Amino acid sequence: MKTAYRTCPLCEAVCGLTITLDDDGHVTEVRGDGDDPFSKGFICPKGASLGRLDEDPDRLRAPLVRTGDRWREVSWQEAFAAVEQGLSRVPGPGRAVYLGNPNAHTMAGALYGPALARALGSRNVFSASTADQMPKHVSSGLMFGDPMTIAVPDLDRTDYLLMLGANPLESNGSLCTAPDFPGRLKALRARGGRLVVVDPRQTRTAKLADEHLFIRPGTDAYLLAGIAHTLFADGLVTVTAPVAGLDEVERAVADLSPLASAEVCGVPADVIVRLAHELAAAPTAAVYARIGTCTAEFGTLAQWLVDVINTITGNLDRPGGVMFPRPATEGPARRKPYRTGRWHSRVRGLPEANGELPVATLADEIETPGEGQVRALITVAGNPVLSAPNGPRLGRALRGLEFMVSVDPYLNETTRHADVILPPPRVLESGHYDFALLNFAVRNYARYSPPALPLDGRPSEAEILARLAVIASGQGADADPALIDELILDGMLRAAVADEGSPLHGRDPAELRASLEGTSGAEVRLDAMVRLGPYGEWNGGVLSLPELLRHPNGLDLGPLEPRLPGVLATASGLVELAPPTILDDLVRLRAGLGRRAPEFVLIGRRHLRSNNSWLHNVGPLVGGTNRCTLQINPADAARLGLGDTAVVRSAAGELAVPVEPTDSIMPGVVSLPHGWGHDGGFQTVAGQNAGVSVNTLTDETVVDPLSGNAVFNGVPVAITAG
Ligand SMILES: Nc1nc2c(c(=O)[nH]1)N[C@H]1C(S)=C(S)[C@@H](COP(=O)(O)OP(=O)(O)OC[C@H]3O[C@@H](n4cnc5c(=O)[nH]c(N)nc54)[C@H](O)[C@@H]3O)O[C@H]1N2
Ligand SMILES: Nc1nc2c(c(=O)[nH]1)N[C@H]1C(S)=C(S)[C@@H](COP(=O)(O)OP(=O)(O)OC[C@H]3O[C@@H](n4cnc5c(=O)[nH]c(N)nc54)[C@H](O)[C@@H]3O)O[C@H]1N2
Ligand code: SF4
Ligand SMILES: [Mo]
Repeated sequence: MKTAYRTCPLCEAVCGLTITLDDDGHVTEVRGDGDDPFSKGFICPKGASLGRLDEDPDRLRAPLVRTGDRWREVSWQEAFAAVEQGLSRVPGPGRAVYLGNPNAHTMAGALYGPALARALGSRNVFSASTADQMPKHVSSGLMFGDPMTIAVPDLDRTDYLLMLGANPLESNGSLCTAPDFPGRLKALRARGGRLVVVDPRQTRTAKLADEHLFIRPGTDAYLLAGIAHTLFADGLVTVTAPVAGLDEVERAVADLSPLASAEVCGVPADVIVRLAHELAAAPTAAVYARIGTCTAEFGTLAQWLVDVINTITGNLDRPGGVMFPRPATEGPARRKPYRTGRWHSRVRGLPEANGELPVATLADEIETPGEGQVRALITVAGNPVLSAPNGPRLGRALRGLEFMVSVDPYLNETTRHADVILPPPRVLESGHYDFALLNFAVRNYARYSPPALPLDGRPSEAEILARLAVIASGQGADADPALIDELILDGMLRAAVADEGSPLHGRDPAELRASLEGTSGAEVRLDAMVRLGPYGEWNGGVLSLPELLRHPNGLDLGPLEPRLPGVLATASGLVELAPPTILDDLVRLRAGLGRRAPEFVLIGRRHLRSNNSWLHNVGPLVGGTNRCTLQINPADAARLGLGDTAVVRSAAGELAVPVEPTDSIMPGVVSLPHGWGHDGGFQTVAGQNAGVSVNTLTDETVVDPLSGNAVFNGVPVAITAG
């Protein structure tokens, strides 16, 4: 018997788990880790099923190579040779990479994903970010200077939380890393605080709130503009942060009055005015908006308005407001001011953001002939055939590729099109550190989980990605992937010793390199990052890899602290409240003022026991209320004469779906969860609970223009009885 302490990698809440293993490495029990200072023993049904997932018999154990429809297990050496052969047929500009969501939850994704993207030799870098949070990066980049400088609600101290388009009772939170989010919301109410939820559905989170407001999907930017307008018009503006552009913002929202906004968003004007007054009057307040507001037509405008309101109510960067975490691996501040559109996609001319192109245009890039046509694709931890808008079209496009390689533990709707599949090892065979998610944590915190089980000669996911990067850069399948680590370490250490402000100034990089610890390239790089980071041993603090290893249950690094102006990386050194790119986009918002809403619009849905497309093969997590049904208001269902099945049509496609009438959804809105539609018979349990893919209906031709983000909420649909 053995006990392993590990961070759960399944969602953004980073809960600590205590896992019991028998002598053969089988998981016998998973509990919440009561000694974790952040999650304090919290666990959800997904975390509790981690053992089942990790030992799923349908998980791939060896690399697969495809010939026609036949799959063959091969050795790692043979698999990498096949990748080298395949990629060599398509030179750099014709290659693309798609990095899926779990890259935010693996060390490999954080440490080697960027190296792989750089090694491609092409600008065809795509990720799940443009089906998710890219609007937040763009607005934060333009306002604060760095797309990763994201203000998170100070959940544990706020007196008032206005939450839009998030359902943390199902999702456990996003861009707000907070284990036991539900408990933190209950604590907010218990200390006399107020929670207001804005959502077209009365979700479990909405039921917990003091107030729930229905909103027409896709129109949050109107509601938020109406609030900002009221703050200016009623003399409620308090600005404590160093800002530029306050007058421009006032002028920009002058014609977006509560009355005008109410007509589009459906929240009554007097309620919009009251929300503004409540936000201004609360001792501290935070506005927090997530996926429902990001994956929408005015995604970036909504994210911008969120931080405008936080700033002009005096809540930016103060305890109880929204704050900037200080993660243990924080690197030096970026030097160049942030901008988007440094290049554009070949076919649709969509602007780059964060060095990426929108996944909504990946199929265009594969299907459209000409110079730069994508003919080879690498996917890592992604299932875009189910997760991208108009997934079926993307699936057809993948069939036409000259070569595709996928790093994924499953044969699924996307990886079935690959020529080679490289499976990462089990979760318990991998080390874990949350490089990405701890940037957004509501407390400063660090925790490293070393591998709990040995790899016995198989490559770690870090080694798989490093080797792919080495192959893509033309160094051949036999070159040493550790070279990548040494190159990156050398760059970090050289920059540190050259920095006059660093305690390491003038030291010898080789001597520093020699003092780093770790049993893998990934561990050594983690050691370097935390030593150089704000709590690091090389920075007057105590943190290092050995120190992390001495605290397997995690280390509390204290509550969030004010970080302005130092955290800003804008050219002006100020919070840019009125970036011109964003103000220009208000033209679209104003143009929508008189617009008539479609009869029905579609939105998404998440369920606690699901996770995007890939937990449907774990028996205890499927079935029950976690089902792929079309939620519709009973009045709408009756008016349309719907029986058990409805046919839903959109500009992109058509689906027949089981109907679930419920009062919890507002009239004129229907909801389907994403990640279903498991065809191909690759996964036993998932195949028995296949469902349909909502992304048959979502339209890849519509994006949020500033971020290129896909639009999943507010999709116009027509509904008839099936
Ligand atoms: N159990 C579970 N947890 C997950 C995931 C999962 O699939 N399952 N996925 C993970 C991922 S990748 C992410 S990004 C996060 C997302 O985490 P959240 O942002 O909390 O996502 P959802 O639970 O989908 O909640 C979005 C809410 O927005 C509402 N909504 C839809 N359209 C609109 C709109 O136009 N305006 C407003 N105001 N609301 C709208 C929906 O009804 C829904 O209740 O969750 C993560 N956690
Ligand atoms: N209609 C609609 N569509 C949506 C959304 C929505 O709300 N509505 N949400 C969007 C959001 S927020 C997101 S983040 C995207 C997600 O989009 P994707 O990232 O493309 O899809 P996932 O379903 O998360 O697929 C994850 C893949 O990673 C694999 N995997 C799991 N763990 C690992 C690992 O450790 N290593 C490797 N290499 N692979 C692993 C799984 O087997 C699976 O194939 O979907 C988006 N799509
Ligand atoms: S809330 Fe998220 S991190 Fe915590 S146990 Fe559940 S899936 Fe894992
Ligand atoms: Mo996501």
